[in-house]
Amino acid sequence: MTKQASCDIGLIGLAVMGENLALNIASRGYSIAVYNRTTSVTDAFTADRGKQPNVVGCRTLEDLVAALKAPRKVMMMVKAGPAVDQLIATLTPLLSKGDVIIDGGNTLPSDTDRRTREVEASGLLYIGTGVSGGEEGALKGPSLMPGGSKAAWPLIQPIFQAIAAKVGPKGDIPCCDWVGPRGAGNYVKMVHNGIEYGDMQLICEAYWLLKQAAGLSNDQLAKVFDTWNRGELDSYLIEITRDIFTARDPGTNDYVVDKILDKAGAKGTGKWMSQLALDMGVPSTLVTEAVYARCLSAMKDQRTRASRVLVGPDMHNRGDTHLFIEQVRQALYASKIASYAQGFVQLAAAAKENEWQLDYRSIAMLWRGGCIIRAQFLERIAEAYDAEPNLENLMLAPYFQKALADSQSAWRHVIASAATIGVPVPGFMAALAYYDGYRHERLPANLLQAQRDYFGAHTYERTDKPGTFHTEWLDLRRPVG
Ligand code: 2AM
Repeated sequence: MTKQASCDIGLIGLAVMGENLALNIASRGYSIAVYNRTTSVTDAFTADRGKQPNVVGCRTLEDLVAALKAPRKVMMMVKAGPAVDQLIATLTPLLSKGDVIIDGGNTLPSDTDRRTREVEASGLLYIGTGVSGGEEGALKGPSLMPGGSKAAWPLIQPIFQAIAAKVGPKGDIPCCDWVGPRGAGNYVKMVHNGIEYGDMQLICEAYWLLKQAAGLSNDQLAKVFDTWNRGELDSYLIEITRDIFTARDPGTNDYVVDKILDKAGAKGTGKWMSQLALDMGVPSTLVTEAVYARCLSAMKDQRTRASRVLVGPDMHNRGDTHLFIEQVRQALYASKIASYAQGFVQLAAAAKENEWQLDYRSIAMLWRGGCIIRAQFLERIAEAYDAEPNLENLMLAPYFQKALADSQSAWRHVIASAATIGVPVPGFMAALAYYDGYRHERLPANLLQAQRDYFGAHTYERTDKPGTFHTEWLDLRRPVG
């Protein structure tokens, strides 16, 4: 049966994110046509959660397209990768000039670059949008990061901004704005996820120090995180961490967190960010350490064997517990600043490489609500970019300069203690190493260049005169002593 062309938007892929996004769109008064490859999924949805007058179930893609008002907007919420290319190939002949295909998956930015060019070449418009906030965000208000064909933005803006999370004093600023051409939206989402990796790793390190070194119970940890959530660290991830420490298994009454196997999984967006950082020569060490920390955690069997033979010190911190908690808080905050600084530096490098004009203030505000890294802190970042849109590094903004200066003694103390008592804190350490590396005018790379020139005649520049130089090191060698 062909449907009447009455729907505002179409959505393909009714897994949990797609379903929730469809319900969110319908709840804002838009009519939506939905389709899923496996028809029974569409039927089950339209018979249950999606049983609403403005939700139209479609059994074929032809039906879906026929149900849409022109210019048609079709959003794909399917598994990233080949499925997206297949769908674009099927949809393209069904659509007309000026229609919009939207990909809401966690897509590699370079795939969106390619698809934008291909889809535009066939006369259609293309959007690759980040969607963050998990299942709940998709249903109640995600953060949306759209990029692609600029001409499509006015067409999707009303729906996108209606369904997005809202922030601001009046709760009317949508966490959705135009990001930039081609893969820019997916890139911003990828960096969001990479920053999320860093945030989670840093929180886990703080947890481990407080538990292993300071001996805090889960109840005490919940109180500490509750207090932290009222200050500079106020954020969704600190809030859910607090709640996790309070949850008990209904069967045994044991704390759930203590029963969870310490083997982390990953879906790969952190790895992408890290790989792309390496490709550009940008030091995004926090996300990389966070990915490696997950890899190391996943080697549970090896770690178990190693734990029986490799020795280390007693993990107890002997100092004042209250002071230590505050020092860990400051170390977490300072590390977080370094981590976000890296994320924005990578964005700027990608913008330069891809010729995107990114608005960093706006990006910080996109993440202010709806998404997993939402936090008060992002407003400080937005203010920093407001004051200096071409800020080279967030750590240079006066507010963050001071925050780092104020917290660095605690930061150093926590890392020194962790090293002394043998608690692994790779995120804290990477963050401090970045700060210390970045703030020094001179680094030992003079020696590194000498070594490269010695064994490979790679040449070097000099501090006292311009040009490129090579030394015959063997001729200049002298006996030592
Ligand atoms: P399915 O229910 O038919 O498997 C997440 O996997 C979502 O992506 C599901 O809705 C799934 O549909 C959909 N999906 C995965 N591969 C697809 C493809 N090649 N074409 C259309 N939908 C696909």
